Amino acid sequence: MANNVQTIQVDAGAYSTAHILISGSTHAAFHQRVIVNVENSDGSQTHTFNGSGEGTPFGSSFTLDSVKLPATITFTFEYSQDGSNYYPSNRSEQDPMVNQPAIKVYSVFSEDSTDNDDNDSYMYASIHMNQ
Ligand SMILES: [Ca+2]
Repeated sequence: MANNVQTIQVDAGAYSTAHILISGSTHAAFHQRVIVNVENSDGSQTHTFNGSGEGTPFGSSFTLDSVKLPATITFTFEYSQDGSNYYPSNRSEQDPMVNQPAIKVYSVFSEDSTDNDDNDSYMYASIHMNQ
């Protein structure tokens, strides 16, 4: 998988659907673009986050109710120096922050330059299973 792509697999377990919320912020001099795709047996839905600045929340969130499980969430991180030509970010990572049967929260983040603060785009994926 490319360095700028992160995937979260949401298994059904004891649940059949989930509420998924994706949000985040930028901590970067360069423009940031994060393309998030949620795919399951119903098809796929995509949301694109655009932003820039130091500690600036993205001006939108991606909320999906009753997503049939299993589902796959894919993050693709890109950056631009001029706001028009976007390139794959150098690196991306994910950390599980909460991992309970009914609630899972991940941070998913990227690095686009050489300072290695790994927060140029910093996203959260919050997954709440429906009973
Ligand atoms: Ca950086």
